[in-house]
Amino acid sequence: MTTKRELDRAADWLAQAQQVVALTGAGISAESGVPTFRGPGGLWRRRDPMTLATPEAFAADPRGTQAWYRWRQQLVAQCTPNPAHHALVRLEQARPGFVLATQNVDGLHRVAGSEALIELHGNLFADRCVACHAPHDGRALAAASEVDPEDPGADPEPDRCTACGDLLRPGVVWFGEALPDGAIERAAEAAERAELLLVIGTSGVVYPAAGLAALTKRAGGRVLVLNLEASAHDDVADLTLLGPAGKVLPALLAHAGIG
Ligand code: BJW
Ligand code: ZN
Repeated sequence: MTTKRELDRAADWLAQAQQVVALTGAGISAESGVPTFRGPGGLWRRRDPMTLATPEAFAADPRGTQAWYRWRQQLVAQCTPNPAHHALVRLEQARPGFVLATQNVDGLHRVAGSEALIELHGNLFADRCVACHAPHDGRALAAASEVDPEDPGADPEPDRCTACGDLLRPGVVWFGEALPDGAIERAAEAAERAELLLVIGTSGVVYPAAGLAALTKRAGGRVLVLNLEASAHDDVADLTLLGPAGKVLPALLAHAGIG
């Protein structure tokens, strides 16, 4: 756990920095009940996201992949932001130029009220047609879906585009796919001008997001990691605060006199 001394040191950095940027990962939503990808309890209903979050998985089994995402949409739709999400909204209000780059697709930062937000890996609810790219409301589709992700064969007919009839897919970024237009460029620009980059609840193994902290360091900024345990970001971190983000982040802001 984080000591008082470490918290004081980090709070000094935060109090002094004008340009503050945050990078978040699945760990920040864990206390909201959203499962993480890796680590204990990190597997989504006994399926490995790493084998399903690919264009190949979707091509091989569109209905099964859709059903798995419908189940995740249903689960996430019941989750609400926790004190860590809310703390980042206060930080945005306190620091002009603040940018929040998230790898999360759960939309909880937006629900909490973050506006300077870059969703690097898209959004779970922003379904779109694979052919004409027409947007479809994943929240409504999930609410209407009765497909069992354990047995999608019971309903073999996939959800289709109402405009052209082709397949629908979730609005997330799968391995091997490009990030949304301009997203990583905007995040990199923010990381480079950050005096302090907060890296919260991410294992730091998925690129290009995992490369952002090195940009901050190279440009002379500080990197502060908040995580339950050691992560790949520790190599580049000036300091790691260990503990649940929902506790540590509000405590950090309070010590820095924010909110
Ligand atoms: C807590 C906590 C609590 C728990 N409090 N903490 C360079 C080198 C090597 C490979 C590559 C490279 N560049 C690109 C690649 C390939 C690939 C990649 O990175 N592979 C690596 C795995 C090796 N990257 C890509 O393919 C990316 N695309 C790309 O680069 O395209 C190039 C291109 C350009 C032009 C044209 C075409 C292509 C895309 C990456 C997409 C990632 N997608 C996923 C799935 C999204 C869909 C879905 O949800 O189903 O995104 S993978 C998954 O991992 C998800 C996450 O956003 C991402 C990161 O995971 P995250 O957030 O770090 O979660 P966890 O579970 O790993 O960690 C949780 C952490 O929280 C842990 O540390 C816990 O301890 C902690 N924690 N509770 C605080 N309460
Ligand atoms: Zn279409």
